[in-house]
Amino acid sequence: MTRPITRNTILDTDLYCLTAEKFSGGRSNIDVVRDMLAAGVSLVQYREKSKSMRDKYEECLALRQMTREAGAAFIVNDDVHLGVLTGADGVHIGQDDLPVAAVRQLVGEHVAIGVSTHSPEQAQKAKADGADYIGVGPIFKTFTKEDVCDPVGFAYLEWAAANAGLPFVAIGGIKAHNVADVVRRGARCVAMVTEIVAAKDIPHTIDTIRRHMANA
Ligand code: TZP
Ligand code: MG
Repeated sequence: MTRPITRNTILDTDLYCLTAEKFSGGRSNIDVVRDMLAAGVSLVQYREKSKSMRDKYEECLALRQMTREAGAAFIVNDDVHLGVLTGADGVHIGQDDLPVAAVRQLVGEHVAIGVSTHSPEQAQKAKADGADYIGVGPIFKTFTKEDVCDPVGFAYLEWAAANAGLPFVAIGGIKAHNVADVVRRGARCVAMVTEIVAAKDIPHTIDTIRRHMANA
């Protein structure tokens, strides 16, 4: 099952899965992403905070090939140059990273730029700056991200659903048991780290999450 992957369509899917080897129960990022793709996930972000640049580069090359073969989009977090060098479809940056205009200079016209946002003001600025999509969160408390801000709750999510004016993905503390609430508040695309990478049976967990989303 393939889908068009462009700056405009990159978030046109239900599940946005991120890597995090330290929460992956001893499995490698490669093995975890293989399971994600086998379960039909079509959007994967490489997010890895504690590896050498050389290791990240090798991993991204492998993941790029795997995602391409599966018809899935591949996004690289933090390291814009790594995304460019490994042929990623998108790069994802935070509020303290390079400005969107500078990232655009590096990535060119075809690579999507995603920006993490935590408030309507940040969303409006990301849009004005030329971001292709925004992250909205953290919706719930999360222990996955260091130096994370307080949960923004449903208020900002509902604002984004009504007003963002560009594709957005909800993130932060989202699990199988609460994902239906997130969908009911207006999220069409939902990002998860630990719920999926730490799952004993990743394909089964993904099926469960998707069932909850579809029935929301
Ligand atoms: N950005 C905002 S919250 C977060 C990121 C990368 C971590 C989300 O991880 P989890 O395990 O799904 O709560
Ligand atoms: Mg970052």
